[in-house]
Amino acid sequence: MVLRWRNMTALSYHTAGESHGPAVVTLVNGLPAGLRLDVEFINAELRRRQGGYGRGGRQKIESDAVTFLAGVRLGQTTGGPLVMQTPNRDSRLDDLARTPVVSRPRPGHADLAGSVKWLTTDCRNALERASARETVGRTAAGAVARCLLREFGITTFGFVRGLLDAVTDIEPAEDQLADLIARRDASAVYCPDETVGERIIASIRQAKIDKDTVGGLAEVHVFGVPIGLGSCAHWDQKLDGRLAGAVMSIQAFKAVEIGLGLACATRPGSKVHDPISWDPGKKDQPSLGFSRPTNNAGGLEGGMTNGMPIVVRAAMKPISTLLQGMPSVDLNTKKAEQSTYERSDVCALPAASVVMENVVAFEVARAFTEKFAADTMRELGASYRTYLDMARQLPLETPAGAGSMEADQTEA
Ligand code: EPS
Repeated sequence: MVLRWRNMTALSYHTAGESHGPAVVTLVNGLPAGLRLDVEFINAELRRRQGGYGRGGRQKIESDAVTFLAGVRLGQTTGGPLVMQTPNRDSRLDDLARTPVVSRPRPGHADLAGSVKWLTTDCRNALERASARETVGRTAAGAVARCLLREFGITTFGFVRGLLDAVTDIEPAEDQLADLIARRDASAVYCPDETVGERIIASIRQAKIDKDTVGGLAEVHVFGVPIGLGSCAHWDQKLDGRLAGAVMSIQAFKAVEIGLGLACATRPGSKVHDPISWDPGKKDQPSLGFSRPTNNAGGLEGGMTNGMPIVVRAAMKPISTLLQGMPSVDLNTKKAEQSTYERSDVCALPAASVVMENVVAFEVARAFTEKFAADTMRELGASYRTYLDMARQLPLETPAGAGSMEADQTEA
């Protein structure tokens, strides 16, 4: 008797590239073979990330699109590492005249901490890598993950909820998804509420006049998620923690909420927890018929999906490159100086909502492929269907021997 252990590579990704280097590169590991990659969709997400009212001059130069360098054959994943590359048209990293040394760090950017960390008074290396240009790579990885998720009916919706005092109270629902997407995509600031969108545009315009910048709130909903992704067994497998970490790591994000989020602290339990009922008419849905009148938990309980939509909201701080500058210090002389101005955006919140949607999708796909671990899309689908079938039959009768070591062993 020989034990056969699964030896799967977990779904993960890394990016490489500087803002003004030759390219942004993404390496995605752990994708099952046979996933059809919708390159038009991936590139459409990259284009959406480039847009949004408030962007600076850089996006007029770039025209982002991926080239697959590895892991794809005839439009499908091979099971090997996937590598995607997006060129930077504004590539000038070694041109000191156009890309000079920066010694007056911008408060809020990675300039000060990064230069000291790497023992230099030139902030350039840190700022180039810390730049949100890197989110091209994250968006591409997330869009690939969405190609996988949609095979299982899992869809995402990311949008701008608000900025300063202009905040929409819309509550996205799955059956309105097509309309919501149309309204969001018709908005210059990716806000499906037209009136609030106009107020957001006015605030960004005013910030530009004031030589200032603005941040705001972005939100992502994930629909069609089965119960049981993530785990309460280990802290680092809790999906809420992973989502929070992934979203918080997006450039300029300073707070993440799931469901009711911070407001949980202001209500008693009876006004926070979502009552559970069972609706036989919905038992064929991924929620298995479990129904909740509210979704204050944001689709996550005990670090696991509970069949309700996942709802993640996050706050982006204002861009740290201000035309008016900010009080700073020259790292060489230690004298007080205004921070260096580099061409930048006044507001990148719409773009950040696209990044967030894709970052969230990647974490959901990671949890999905962990639960239904498989080398191929066929096996992933079979594993998913088996799980749903079993869960629908609960309570299961325990067959003799099930759960014993023998059941997990295979003869060589
Ligand atoms: C960024 C500064 C700007 C932004 C950039 C993020 O770049 P540049 O200095 O070339 O004008 O445009 O974002 C992007 C390039 C992008 O594609 O999102 C920064 O300092 O973080």
